[in-house]
Amino acid sequence: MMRVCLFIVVSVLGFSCSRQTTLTAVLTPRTLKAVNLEETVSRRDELMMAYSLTSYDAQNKPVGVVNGGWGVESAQKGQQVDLRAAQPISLALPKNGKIVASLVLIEVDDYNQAKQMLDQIRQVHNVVSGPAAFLVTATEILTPLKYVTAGLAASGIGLKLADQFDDDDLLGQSSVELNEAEMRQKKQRFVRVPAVFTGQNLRDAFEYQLEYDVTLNVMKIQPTRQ
Ligand SMILES: [Ca+2]
Ligand SMILES: [Ca+2]
Ligand SMILES: [Ca+2]
Repeated sequence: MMRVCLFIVVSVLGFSCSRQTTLTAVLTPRTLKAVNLEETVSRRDELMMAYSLTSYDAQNKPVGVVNGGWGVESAQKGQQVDLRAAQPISLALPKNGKIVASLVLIEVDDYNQAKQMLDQIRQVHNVVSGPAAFLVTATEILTPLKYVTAGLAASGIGLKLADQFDDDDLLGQSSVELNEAEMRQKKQRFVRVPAVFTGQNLRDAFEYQLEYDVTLNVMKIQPTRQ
């Protein structure tokens, strides 16, 4: 398991206020390789991913959350898994705020339950939930799994998710934090996050390598004419 975090210093230098723009963060799962299966005896793992974007304003108050899901797909040892069906999710990045992108990879043991969960996630795919329904407080230190489960709970589903994704099934979790002022100052529009998930289920070791992107798209706000 590997957790990737970027700790970014807030800076207001080099800031241009002449044109109003807003940034939208887009999370896209890119690559997934099954280096070593969790269930070597059966010679295939059944995989699903759940991912989320969570935004915070300049006061570090949660603003919104979106969810995405992928799977269930089976993988064999050494396979480069096709992630083209993993749909991107996007969320506005508040000015002087931040966005946390989180992703979990799960090896499914109860196929029907996982399928039901993914059907539910698909129904709220990329639908922004507001702070009223949001259970995450700014002061809590969260694991990527907690971000994902809190995001799904904010969308009205997934309260049982954390129970379902017991430790045996959770292959790994990763998250990355993007600070708006920092990204703006560096004129950085893209972060690629590599993650290696390794561990052990009973006597069976596993290893998965994956990458996901967070891209910032600029949306220009037209000045109001009077
Ligand atoms: Ca193995
Ligand atoms: Ca398993
Ligand atoms: Ca399985």
